Amino acid sequence: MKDQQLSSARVDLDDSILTTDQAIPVEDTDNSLRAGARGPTLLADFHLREKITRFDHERIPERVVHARGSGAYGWFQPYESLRRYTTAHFLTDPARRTPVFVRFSTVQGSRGSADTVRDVRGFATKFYTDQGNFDLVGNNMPVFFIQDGIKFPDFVHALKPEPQHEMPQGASAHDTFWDFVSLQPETMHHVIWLMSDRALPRSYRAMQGFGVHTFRLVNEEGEGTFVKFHWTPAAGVQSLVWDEAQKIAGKDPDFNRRDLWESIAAGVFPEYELGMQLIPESDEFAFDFDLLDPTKIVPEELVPVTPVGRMVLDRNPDNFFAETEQVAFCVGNIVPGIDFSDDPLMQARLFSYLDTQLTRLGGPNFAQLPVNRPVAPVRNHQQDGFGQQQIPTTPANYHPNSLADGCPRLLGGGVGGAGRGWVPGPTAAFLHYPERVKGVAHRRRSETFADHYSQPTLFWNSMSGWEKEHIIAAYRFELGKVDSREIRDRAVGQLAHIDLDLASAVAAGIGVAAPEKVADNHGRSSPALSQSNGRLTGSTGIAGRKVAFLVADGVEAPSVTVLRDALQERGVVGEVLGPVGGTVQCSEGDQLPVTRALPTVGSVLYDGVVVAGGSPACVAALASDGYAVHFVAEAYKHAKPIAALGSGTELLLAASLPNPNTAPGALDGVVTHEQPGPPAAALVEAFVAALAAHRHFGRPLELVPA
Ligand code: HDE
Repeated sequence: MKDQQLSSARVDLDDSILTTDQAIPVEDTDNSLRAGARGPTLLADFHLREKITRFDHERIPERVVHARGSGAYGWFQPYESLRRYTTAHFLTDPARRTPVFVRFSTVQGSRGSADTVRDVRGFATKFYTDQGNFDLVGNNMPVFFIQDGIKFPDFVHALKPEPQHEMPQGASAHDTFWDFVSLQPETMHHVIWLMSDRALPRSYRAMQGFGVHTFRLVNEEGEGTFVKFHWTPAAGVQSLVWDEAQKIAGKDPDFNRRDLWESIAAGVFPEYELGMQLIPESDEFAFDFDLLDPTKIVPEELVPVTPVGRMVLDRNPDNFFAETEQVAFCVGNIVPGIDFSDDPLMQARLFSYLDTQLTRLGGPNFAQLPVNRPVAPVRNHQQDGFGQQQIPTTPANYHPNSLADGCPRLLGGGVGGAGRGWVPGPTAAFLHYPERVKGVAHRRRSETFADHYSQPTLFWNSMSGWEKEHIIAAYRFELGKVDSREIRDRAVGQLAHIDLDLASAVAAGIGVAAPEKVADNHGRSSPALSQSNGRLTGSTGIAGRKVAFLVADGVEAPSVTVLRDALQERGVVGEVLGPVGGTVQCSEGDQLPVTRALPTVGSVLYDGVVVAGGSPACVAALASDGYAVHFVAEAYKHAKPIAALGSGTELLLAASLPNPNTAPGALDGVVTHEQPGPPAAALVEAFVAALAAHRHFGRPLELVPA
């Protein structure tokens, strides 16, 4: 290759010298070339022109959807060989670690929008396998809004900010979204997921991922097995509450991005288990929904999720633009042993992703960008185009050829192999699954896609009490922002098909008439769907959570350090918050460093709070500090774990928390230690357990002012 010859001729005079793009050393980059000190700037200043031109062209079009994202590198490793089902090497060799790049995203907002909006989250994984790249471009919810890709532009136009004024940003709480979904009942299942706490992940480390569509695995014999892909986080599934999410959007719009970056930097690596629901081809019609319908889940009670491997994200990118922004996921990137199904949504995606990259990345050579480049060698007759990085040397840029000895040749020997049906064997080239296809060409949807309400009802029935309360509140918030009375009425009318109690509760909150009964609730549930059933609590404990220690002058140092050290051993970050920055004076005479001043943060940025004990002056200072009092009251309202040590318990009184003598559940997730001095081991364990539970919705939260 010519570029190798060129690189051997390369000279590195001094790699600290600033140069132009043409490698010409620069003498001054602060002053443009002028005719005299006060004279006009000269066109001959090629350095100025190049610098400004490069700046002018720094932006590329952001993604139409999923514009706001964060990425990380890592690896995937299967637990054991799945050779019975697939020929994909990354799934059949338990000794092999396949490198991955994952990009998490929100859908609606633009690149600069806040992380914690109510939205679906993208969960896109690029596996750099030895057989080429496999892109599993999924979401954190297992269903999609529409059944046919031809509706995607309509759906996205309705979801995005409204065209006349480009509002609202990052939110579905507006007329056009609810207008569309209330007219298109197939959206109802995804919409109820969107109204649940799944739309408010606490962390990208703590959310599930789903391939959504039914895919196919194909084995050496050419046998297919339908498969649904699931990612389950080792940290457990945790969500924010809505009030908190909105406040974080102001206090730290980068909340999820920061958490991902800081966790990886601190060695708390996000980890996910890949699971599969495997369905034999013979069971294609065994369900009361269609496997090809992306608005449906396969309930885990019908087909359990088989754990097949582990993914760990252990490296932050070096450069956001080069890697996270330029990564190009294409659902058509697939490897031998995996294939698509005929899901009509998937079929449209197969066209869309490649097409979108051509505009976004300026031409057809985007696969040569470092983050997109396969680790397996690429050899073909593609040529030219914007941004070509290679210098091909072959005289034969076509197939078949004799001038280049027939190279690159087809796996399987060309004539006798590829293109002649199924060639068994683990090293076979990609062959499309030989599916028998027969049908009349028409624009019709299968009748097996017609039931739009049974599964939203299944989801609703599976929720615990507090999950239902949050869902009702979310519908009320969103529809409360809809100006059109007609749209609000219609949306409630749709909810009546899901559950009358849900519809009536929402109607009561948005000033529309209670709906008539239109259907019976079928009464079935799928316990696996609830966040509160203990199944999704994860295996890696509380690592990566953040706890605030409230202190003031006169604090007893051990009431901070003992608990903080115990938490740190479990991977928890403890931050000391004082009335002002700098240090506080300990009762023992030393100074304790303050991580941040209270006015610069807020309880919403932490998973739990500890009120340290100290002298009477210490607790008096905290109890008279509005930030400290609000901090505790707000953490309580958001159902977060609270520990109060020694005199620190007085701050709980100042925060007017409900009285445990009259309000049952008032101390759910609140641990106290009235004695002065360091916390006892039992308190440490109780607080760790409260933190592990994440939220404590057994509290009488209705008694706490908003
Ligand atoms: Fe996407 N989608 N999508 N989508 N999608 C894009 O591709 C599209 C769908 C998803 O981090 C775009 O590179 C169509 C389902 C993720 O870079 C675009 C249809 C699911 C990401 C596009 C769908 C997704 C995208 C925008 C219906 C979950 C971000 C920029 C037929 C299974 C990937 C880009 C990243 C991005 C089209 C439906 C997930 C425009 C036409 C279903 C996670 O090509």
